[in-house]
Amino acid sequence: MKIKKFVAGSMQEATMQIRQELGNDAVILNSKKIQTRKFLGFVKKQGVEVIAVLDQDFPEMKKPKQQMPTIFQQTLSPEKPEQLDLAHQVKELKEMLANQHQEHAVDVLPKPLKKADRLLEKHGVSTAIRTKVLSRLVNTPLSGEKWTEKKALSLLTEALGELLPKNSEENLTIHSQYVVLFGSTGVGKTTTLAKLAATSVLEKQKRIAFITTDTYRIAAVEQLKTYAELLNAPLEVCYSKEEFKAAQEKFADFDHVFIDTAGRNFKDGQYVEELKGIIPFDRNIQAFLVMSATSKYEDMKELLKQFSSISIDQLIFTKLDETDSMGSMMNLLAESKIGLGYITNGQNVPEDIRSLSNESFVKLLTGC
Ligand SMILES: Nc1nc2c(ncn2[C@@H]2O[C@H](COP(=O)(O)OP(=O)(O)OP(=O)(O)O)[C@@H](O)[C@H]2O)c(=O)[nH]1
Ligand SMILES: [Mg+2]
Repeated sequence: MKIKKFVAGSMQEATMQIRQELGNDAVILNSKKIQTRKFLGFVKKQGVEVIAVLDQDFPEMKKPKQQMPTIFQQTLSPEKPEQLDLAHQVKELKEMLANQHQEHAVDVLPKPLKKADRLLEKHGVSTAIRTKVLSRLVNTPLSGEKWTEKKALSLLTEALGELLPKNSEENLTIHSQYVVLFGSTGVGKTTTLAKLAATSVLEKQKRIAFITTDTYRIAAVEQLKTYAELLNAPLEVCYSKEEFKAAQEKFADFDHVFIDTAGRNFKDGQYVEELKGIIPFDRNIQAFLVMSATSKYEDMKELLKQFSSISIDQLIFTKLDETDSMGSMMNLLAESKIGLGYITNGQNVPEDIRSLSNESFVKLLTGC
């Protein structure tokens, strides 16, 4: 990501400089009026200082032009006509030429901001988010204070938090009678379901039951049966919509019924339809899409798109212990508008799970 400062006599001039240096896809982070030169010894001339950014490495920077105005979408304030005598026009021209030979595009971000941006880059946070956050930081009035790493990190955490979809307290609990987890193969659905169920029994003394529609793998039923026996909870295996309905009626008096589903390659839309064919995704069901934190952002995004016909209540990210990068999660949360429910960080049932507020999530990311 190239971030540069441009000093010019007018916004139009600055725009031209930016276009020449960084091209048409540059985005203006910040601009302010400054006093540049004196005329006749007492008339000061207004100039502008503009900070612009370009990232050639990330093609998505070019896409969201509606959200981030490029330099050509900025409203340029018309210049007031000024009466300049010839001598001073020549003088000004000379100064402008001298400026152009100088390195007028310099590396300008204060060190703590650069460090904060590098942290986001390391996590794999998208350029669009990094630019939004940097813009917010650069435009923060410091009232005489200097940037410190602590201040930069704390503002970074706040700015990231503002990009996440709103998440109520209720979202961070199991609050529906039916709880279903679905997602790709092997992401940890059954283990996470067991963690949630065990927490309900052991910490909240709830009466729980299990349903599984995972009849695809022979071992899948056995895996869930083991957890059901440990928790002394009944289990129903359902092959069809009718069997599922019958199981719901059987468990009508239970506080929570935890539903396991088969891991599939949901790139194939047929599997989403199969899921909907057995489970009625109505108001009584709290639906969690489970994704591994180790997955790539593009794959997560694609998966989410496949589930667009299901009303997903929250996301669960598993296997945080297997990665140091939280960027794909941040990118997805900021884009999807679906709140975060839980993260899991290990194989131990029920210990390795926690509900995560937006605030805790961004703090985990920035290490604040
Ligand atoms: N490191 C780590 N491993 C996990 C975590 N959650 C689950 N696992 C492991 O991931 C593997 C798959 O877990 P399952 O719960 O069977 O995954 P699943 O999504 O139900 O798999 P399918 O039903 O086959 O699609 C197991 O070895 C789990 O112990 C986690 O948070 N961290
Ligand atoms: Mg499973």
